[in-house]
Amino acid sequence: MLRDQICSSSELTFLMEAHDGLSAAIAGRAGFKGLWASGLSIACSLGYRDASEASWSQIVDAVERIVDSAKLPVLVDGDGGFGNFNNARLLARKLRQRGAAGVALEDSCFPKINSFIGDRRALADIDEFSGRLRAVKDTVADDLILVARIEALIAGHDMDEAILRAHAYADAGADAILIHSRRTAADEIVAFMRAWQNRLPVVIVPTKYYRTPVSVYRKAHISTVIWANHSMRAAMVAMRQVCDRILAEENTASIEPNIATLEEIFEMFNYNELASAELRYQSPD
Ligand code: SPV
Ligand code: MG
Repeated sequence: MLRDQICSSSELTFLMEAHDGLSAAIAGRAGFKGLWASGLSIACSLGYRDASEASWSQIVDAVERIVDSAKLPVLVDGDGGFGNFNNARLLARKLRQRGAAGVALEDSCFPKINSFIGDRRALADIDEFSGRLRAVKDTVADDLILVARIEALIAGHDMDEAILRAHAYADAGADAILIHSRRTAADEIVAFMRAWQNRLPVVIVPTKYYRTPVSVYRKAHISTVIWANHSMRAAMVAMRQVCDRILAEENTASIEPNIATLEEIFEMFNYNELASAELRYQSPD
């Protein structure tokens, strides 16, 4: 269960990014126990920018494919909830219907933009965002784990602002805090952990400070690490390479050894089951 993974476990939890049914299945096969339905990666897979271009219903549809395919707990990147408290609680209700295990809501304003684009941005007012959290909590109670994501450090505010927000969001009913940083070292994260004193479990996204060893996170008592976009980025390189090669060589012989076989696809999605079901349901009496 995601709640146990994020809130109760003394082990460091890892959530792997997924953006569609295939990436979810691959992460599950690899052994990940939980997934992050990444806004950036889902947008990318749809050909959109991570700037609230994909609608909430497109996100919900993508989440359904992820949940269905991997059968693992999925923490969904809900951005800021796509508007005010009402949009946020609608999103949460729909995510629950589609089988998500949790939602992360960030204190950004609609339309949001990816945390790593540009420098300064306006944050949501603390009370207004706390209202979004309370509305989600009142709507889905404990059916979804609610992660409150703080963009204060991303937006150029200081640690006091981040801690102030963390306490407000805890008071509003968040189950965990996600503290985001754009620095290339984990110093801000470690400083946050020291000041926060683990009032609630903390989730991090080390996209920029990827050189930090996970032992640092264990020592700092971080609950959960999200590998937020790495399958998508790997897929981009692989797809680009294969397109370039086929275009140049007008032949696929040289790339065959380096791409998935059709058998792998059939195995991944259990085509055998279809054959046996046909025997059971389509055979003459
Ligand atoms: C995402 O994966 O969409 C995230 C994480 O929100 S980040 O892109 O690092 O902001
Ligand atoms: Mg996002």
